[in-house]
Amino acid sequence: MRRFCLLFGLFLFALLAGCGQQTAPNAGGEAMAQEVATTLQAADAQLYRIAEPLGLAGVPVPTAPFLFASGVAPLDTATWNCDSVTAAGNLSDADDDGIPVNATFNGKCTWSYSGSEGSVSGSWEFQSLNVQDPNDADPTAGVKASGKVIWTFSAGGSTITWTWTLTQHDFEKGSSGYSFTYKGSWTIETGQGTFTAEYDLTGTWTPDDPSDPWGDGALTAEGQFDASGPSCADGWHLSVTLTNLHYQGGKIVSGNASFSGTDCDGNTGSVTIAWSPDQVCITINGNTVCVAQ
Ligand SMILES: [Ca+2]
Ligand SMILES: [Ca+2]
Repeated sequence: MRRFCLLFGLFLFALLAGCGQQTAPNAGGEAMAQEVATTLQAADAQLYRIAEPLGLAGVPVPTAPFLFASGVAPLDTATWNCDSVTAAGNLSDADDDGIPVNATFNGKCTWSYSGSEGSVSGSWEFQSLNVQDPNDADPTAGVKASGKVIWTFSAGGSTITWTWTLTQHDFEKGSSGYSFTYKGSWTIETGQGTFTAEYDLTGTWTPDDPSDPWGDGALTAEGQFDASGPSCADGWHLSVTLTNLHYQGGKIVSGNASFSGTDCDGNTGSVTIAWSPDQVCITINGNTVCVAQ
């Protein structure tokens, strides 16, 4: 499964290349397009939590598709043009969580930056991005989203285009925690070819403290990833089961994960991981290694 890393290295490159802080206009009482994107990033934090156990199994998942939320480049000084972005539907945001009642965004923001490091430019496009607040009277109720977000990033004569299709991204609070369904795909186009990955995950997130939904808690999920790229035309497949992973103080202190799949060459394999407060034990095709944490 070595090639999992090769495929996803490019995702991570695109991520790091485009990070920055966007200054967004704010219209009081209504959710703006840029504001919605920032909120989606926070609400999808659970998808990013999945990245840690996947990384241990050799599958580094792109962890922050919203390129301009935080990061390394001073893009807050870039020149922005978001004039073409339109919003339709109900933009009301009574609980001020950045998530409108039910709105659909279309349009494109372009930006450019020139400094001592050189010149870079890019765009950020919404195609029928529908965002809904499951409860506009509760800022911790979750978010539902579908549609498409496309980023481009150009520097040094090359361009990366990253398309994120959100087939279904529902993260909703229930009686004893949150349930989620994430279905979608990433497509990355570069001078080296086109890389694609599809994912289909369902699960639950149970915060330790209901008043702090993004803090410590337990994650259970199952689903699959399928991907392909120029050097992996037949693609690879990975099935994932995460059982009661307890995140505490920024690390996983208990729970289990199991992965099985087929790599680019058609080889099958399996990985299981068991966490305890002071060590992580990884079993690859029947051989176990434990490391302190
Ligand atoms: Ca809201
Ligand atoms: Ca809400």
